[in-house]
Amino acid sequence: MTVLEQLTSQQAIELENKYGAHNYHPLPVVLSKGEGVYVWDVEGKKYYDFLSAYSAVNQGHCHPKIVNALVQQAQTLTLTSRAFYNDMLGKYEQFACNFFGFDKLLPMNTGAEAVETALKIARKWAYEIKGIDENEAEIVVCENNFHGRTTTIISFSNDENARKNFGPFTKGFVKIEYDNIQALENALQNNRNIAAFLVEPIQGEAGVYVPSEGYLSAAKKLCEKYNVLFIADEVQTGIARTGRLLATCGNCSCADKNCSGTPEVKPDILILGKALSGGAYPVSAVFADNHIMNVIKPGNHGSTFGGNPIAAAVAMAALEVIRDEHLAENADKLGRIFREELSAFAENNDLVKLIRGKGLLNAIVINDTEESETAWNICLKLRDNGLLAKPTHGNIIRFAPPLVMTEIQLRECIDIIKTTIASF
Ligand code: IF1
Repeated sequence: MTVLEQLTSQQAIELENKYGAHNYHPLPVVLSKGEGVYVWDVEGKKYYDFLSAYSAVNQGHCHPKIVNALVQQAQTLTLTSRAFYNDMLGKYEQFACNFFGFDKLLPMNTGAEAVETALKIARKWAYEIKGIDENEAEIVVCENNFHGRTTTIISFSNDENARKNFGPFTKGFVKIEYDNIQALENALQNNRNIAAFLVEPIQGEAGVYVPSEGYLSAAKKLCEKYNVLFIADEVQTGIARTGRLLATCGNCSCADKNCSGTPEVKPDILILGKALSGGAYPVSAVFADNHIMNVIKPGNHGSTFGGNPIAAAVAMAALEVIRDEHLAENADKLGRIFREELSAFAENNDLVKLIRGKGLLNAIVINDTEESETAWNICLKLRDNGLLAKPTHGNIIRFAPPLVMTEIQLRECIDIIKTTIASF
């Protein structure tokens, strides 16, 4: 079979099963085209995308401005490595640092790489600036976290599926309960070896857990009190997904003048990925001010593709789309409608326990056990009804459409979701 021959869905699934590692259990649908809030399968059926590639496609599938930036740069200069300068990286670094209000960024490719980079910067800062004894640094993390799949990152995961039989594990992490300020104070006050606190502003994979109002700012204040770096992993919550440019939204002078949120905290270290490229290319970045980032000297850290010209061009276009199309504001407005409508529906439906989320990162909790197949079966039915979503657990379905959705499209999707759930 030549690669140009159009596969049927079944053929495509069989090929993946035969030649691909089984590290995912995808919903049985085979996509071949994406545009804005829509995707099409190989048989030509059209769907609303309510996963957005785990919040990487906030700007909508194949956004013309982002694709154009990708194509133009790909025809000019794709990769130089950092052994030499290139004419795109400095421009992008200046643009993105001003966009988010930081002195510097360190460019990487995937979210996990950026998380690893942030951990290394925090440790180096701890030894060279805070004065912790070498190899004694510890980093506080939260139960039920998700920060990626590298061996160090899964070392501090409590998801057995993500860590079992991948040991031995990296030391130097202290786990505390999420959204519990006292637990954080207890971890910081008795231990002078703490370098940093790494936290997701909303725990995505755990099931879209939105912490109590003021948790993040109280955590930041505790970090200041104990001279510990506050690291925000905004790989999934960042780039307007939660109705603000950043879920921590520490910088109200951000480019999105229409930012609908009120600034809460500015992280010492900010981690971005996913929608930093609008899903067109792997782009991630770690932001920090000079007193932290300047611990990194030539030869300390690197990556073949980190900061390549295509990544630079695509990321600038992706951020301009967020700003110019006021996607934070749109996510905030549509998210409120989504939660309002589905909360009202939940009151009269035994199957839906609750709706939670912020902006267009939402989840419904199904009235069943975590081990049940109910959420999966609802997602299969949603697929048949033209909407794609995926469970994060047996009883939780995440709903995260591209932020370019219109209110009319959203209301149509709400009807699909209500009708589908009511049919169970
Ligand atoms: C999978 C979801 C999971 C992330 C946060 C870092 C990373 C992620 C907060 C790593 C990645 C992806 C990975 C993907 C499923 C998806 C995900 F929450 F977004 F749905 F797993 F929790 N920090 N999240 O969410 O970024 O290296 O993937 O670019 O691994 O199954 P990455």
